[in-house]
Amino acid sequence: MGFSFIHAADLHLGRPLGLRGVPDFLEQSAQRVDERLLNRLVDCCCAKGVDFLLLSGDVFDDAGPSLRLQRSFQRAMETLHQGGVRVYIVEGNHDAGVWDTFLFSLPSSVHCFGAALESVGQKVGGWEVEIWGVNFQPNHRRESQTGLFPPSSPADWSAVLLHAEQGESGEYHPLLHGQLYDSPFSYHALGHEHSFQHWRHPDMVYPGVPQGRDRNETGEKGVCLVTVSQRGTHVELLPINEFQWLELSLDITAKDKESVWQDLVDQARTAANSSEAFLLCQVVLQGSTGFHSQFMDVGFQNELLESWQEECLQTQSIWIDGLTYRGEPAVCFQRVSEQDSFFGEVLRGITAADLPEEIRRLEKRLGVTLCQEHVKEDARRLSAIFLTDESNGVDFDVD
Ligand SMILES: [Mn+2]
Repeated sequence: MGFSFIHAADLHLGRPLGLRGVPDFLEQSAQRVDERLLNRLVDCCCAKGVDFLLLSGDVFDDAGPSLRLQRSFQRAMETLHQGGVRVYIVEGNHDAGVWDTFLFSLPSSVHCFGAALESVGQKVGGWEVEIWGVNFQPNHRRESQTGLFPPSSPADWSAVLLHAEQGESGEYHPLLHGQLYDSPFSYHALGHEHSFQHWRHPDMVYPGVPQGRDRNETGEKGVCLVTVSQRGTHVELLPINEFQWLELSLDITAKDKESVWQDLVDQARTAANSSEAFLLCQVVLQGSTGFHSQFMDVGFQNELLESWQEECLQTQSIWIDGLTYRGEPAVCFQRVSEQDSFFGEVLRGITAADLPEEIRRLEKRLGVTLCQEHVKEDARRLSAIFLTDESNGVDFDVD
């Protein structure tokens, strides 16, 4: 016999998806993402038949959520109440004090923890379970909350909900895994870190955000399904994100422009076909190319981006949100250095330079050991990048 629960955190309800200049259908869809996120969370709890739900802070993006959002949250809690799923919530640094501004009342099966660490008992699957929790404390945020822990817990199994930052130098209740070796709790239901992390012995889990909100939050996002039995605790991340941020990196070395265009379209389609979520994609072009100055041109970049957006939108499940060009010019240094030109002279200077003294000084300043040939190679590449601008009148002999 055992029991199971869902552990979620950092829903950040009310934080917009970081999209710019998207088509109307996407704009409208993005506006209601929070309601659907709540529905997905509730569906997940009901489908898995869990006994309770833990929410480890930053459920809301700020302490004054809109009435629409409050009402959606209330409805979600009522559905869970009817389904027999108890809910335990702590406040995070974003939503500290949120319940003071709440207009709607929540069902009795929802327990919102307070400013002092306390516990609630529950009997599930033949186990005496204790759920502990304490809100994020803005006035004591630099202090670790492990000092508040009781010496032991009499229950068969216990969890504690904390909104805390991983690491010694954290500004939001710093927490180290090592501090928990003597913890009285079986499971540490943490919030604040936005990516999924799980340490064992004892279990210390950050589910991460269940919905990435901007281009920095790439990859599948979800909630943790935790099953507890005599054999131990099993933690599994269930993706529930409707939109998924993705970086598509394309090597453009030695490719003509049409191949670059087609390769990206193919990669985007493949990614879209293998994902359940609607993909929000950042394209990064890298490598060396004979078309460097054209790729550097903002007008051309915008045209390329629009063309990809239009093409990829036909799949109905991917949007190309942005394009970053990190390429460099493909230059035949040998041929250029034989030319009677300014750049030729620069390259001849770099090649001829014997820089032991300068390099030794540089090594001392940087505290590293440098290879003279690498320094020269970098100097050649950098001078090529700086001098690619056509307005300099440099004539490139491209591979
Ligand atoms: Mn937080």
